Amino acid sequence: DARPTKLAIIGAGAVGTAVAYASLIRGVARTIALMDINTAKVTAEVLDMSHGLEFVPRADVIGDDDVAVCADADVVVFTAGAKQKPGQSRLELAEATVGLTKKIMPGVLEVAPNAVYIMVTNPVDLVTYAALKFSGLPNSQVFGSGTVLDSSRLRWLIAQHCDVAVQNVHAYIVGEHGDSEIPLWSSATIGGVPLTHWKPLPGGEPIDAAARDRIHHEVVHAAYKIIEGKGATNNAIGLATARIVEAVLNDEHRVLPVSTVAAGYEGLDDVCLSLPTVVDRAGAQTRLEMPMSDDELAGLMSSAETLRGMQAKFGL
Ligand code: LAC
Repeated sequence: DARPTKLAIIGAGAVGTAVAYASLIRGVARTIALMDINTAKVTAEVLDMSHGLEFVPRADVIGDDDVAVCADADVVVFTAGAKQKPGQSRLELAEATVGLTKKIMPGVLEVAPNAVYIMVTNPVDLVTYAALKFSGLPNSQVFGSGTVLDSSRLRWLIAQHCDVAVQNVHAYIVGEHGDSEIPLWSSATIGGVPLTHWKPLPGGEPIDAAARDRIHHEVVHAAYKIIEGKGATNNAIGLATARIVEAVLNDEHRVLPVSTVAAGYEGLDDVCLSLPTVVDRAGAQTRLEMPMSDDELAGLMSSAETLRGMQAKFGL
């Protein structure tokens, strides 16, 4: 299909503009369309990014306060909504953002019915489940950024602790993108060596139970610390989301821990949560059968319960 690819981003706030900027640098799409009801904001962001087009792979950046700007998009990234305040959990945003999703989705669907929808707005697992229900699209066509960012935090912390390159660390956070998320230590590897067999390098530390607990705690509290520090988390989620968009548009069949509806996985149903899933041009549908310890599986079930409880609260 020689038609130039189009990425539409709903919401030109801190997250939406970070996704747009990261997508420009990676050259993920020929056209990047930003949509936000704040006309002045979306106009300014589009103008600013257009001034930098000389320095990135060929692309155009357009924007409008009207959803028509998303027409015929191949991928729609949904970032509209509230952002966490210091001390506020992601789940506490649900009241505002599930309602907003219900309000915005029909208009976008009308102009971009064939797009793959990537939800980023928090609480992303609930917002993804809501978007799936409100859109009526096939399960694979609507998924969430989930724990892609959490897993990259986990990998970076393990890399720092063990004194290796982050690209050599393969480890997942699964479940809720939130306080109940679970690190899969039992399947983590460094350069192909299972963490359970890891011998510390001269510049590294042992990855013992205390280290694993510290790293898990740091991953869960990363967003809180960043929000308290600089007011909003956006750069890393921008990079993570641009990477997911690239896997879709390049039909990469890339394994990423994105949030999809758990249709029967380990008996789980009617809830969106993150597990390693193959991401390609059709979206996200095939999950890997991940080996898990009993504790890890129990943690995943508990995470699912947390999310299902919140879904019930919003009639989802
Ligand atoms: C974070 C936001 C994107 O984890 O939830 O930084």
